[in-house]
Amino acid sequence: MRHFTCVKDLGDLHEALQEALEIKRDRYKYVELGRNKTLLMVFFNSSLRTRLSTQKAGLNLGMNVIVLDVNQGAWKLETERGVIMDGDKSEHLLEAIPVMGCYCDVIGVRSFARFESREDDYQEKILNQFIQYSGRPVFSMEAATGHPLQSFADWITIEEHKTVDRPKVVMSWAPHPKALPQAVPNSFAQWMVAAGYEVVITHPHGYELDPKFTAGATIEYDQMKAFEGAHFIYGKNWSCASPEHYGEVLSKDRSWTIGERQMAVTDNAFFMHCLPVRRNMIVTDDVIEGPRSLVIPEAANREISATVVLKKILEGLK
Ligand code: AN0
Ligand code: CP
Repeated sequence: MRHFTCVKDLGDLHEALQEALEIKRDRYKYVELGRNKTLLMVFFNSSLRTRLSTQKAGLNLGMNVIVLDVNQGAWKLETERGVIMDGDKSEHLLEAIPVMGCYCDVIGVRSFARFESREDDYQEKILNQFIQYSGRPVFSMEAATGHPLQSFADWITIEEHKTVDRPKVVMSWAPHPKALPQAVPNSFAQWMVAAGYEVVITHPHGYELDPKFTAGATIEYDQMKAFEGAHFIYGKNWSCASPEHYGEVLSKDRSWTIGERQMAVTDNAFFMHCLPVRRNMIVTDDVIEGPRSLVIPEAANREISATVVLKKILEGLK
């Protein structure tokens, strides 16, 4: 594997799952693979899980790891070509990217949707410039439209907990005070369909995701109906994805907050969320603290998904 930006890059999913379970049993099994190889993790946005789990994954593989928080200590970066740089930005991304590539063998990038232009976000302008100009394999640590390391970890978690062959997996929109990207729900939908599950997405009208990511899933606007018989509930907020209202918060309706009322109609479903989560907006205290909550196992599996992805990239370097 050269770059990792979506589920398709992983190749055979069954094999990837076996690799994940193998690494989970012995996470240092491939500690020689990354000897004298350097991982650079570049963050344009905040992170707790991605930062720690991906760093740990690099260490599992024997890599050296450098972390750069672009907004803390680096020069302020211009990202638009053709701009007369007489403002507060001291360096252009078009120099910064190849420079970063000089000091490492693999680059991870976190660059959220900026909501300035739907086109730029959906073309993955920043991530693709890293792919184009760094000269290194690049993997997404959540880009504008996808968060594949998260979905890979979510999928491992579901495989570990499912009790039927083809579970009903329901992703539910839930309210949040601020505009959040569509990256996590896009990837989750795409990944769950690729895994072959029964996938239902529920959200208020106006929150339709790009069909490029949701093809194969059923859209159900009635949340209670969607939850009926579900085996897994995946809570998530996202802002409006449509060109007319891109990035807008259209609803903060707390009747969508996932609580015991909704969980009661499921088939004793597990609750999942990628974290960070706002309690009593997305999910009630009782549900997230309950015995069917998988939020911590999901976070733990981020180390596993990142180790598999880095392993495949390192194997591609040889
Ligand atoms: C981010 C998002 O929704 O994309 C990161 C989630 C992993 N969440 C927030 O910004 C709160
Ligand atoms: N789930 C996730 O990616 O968390 P962070 O934003 O803390 O990395």
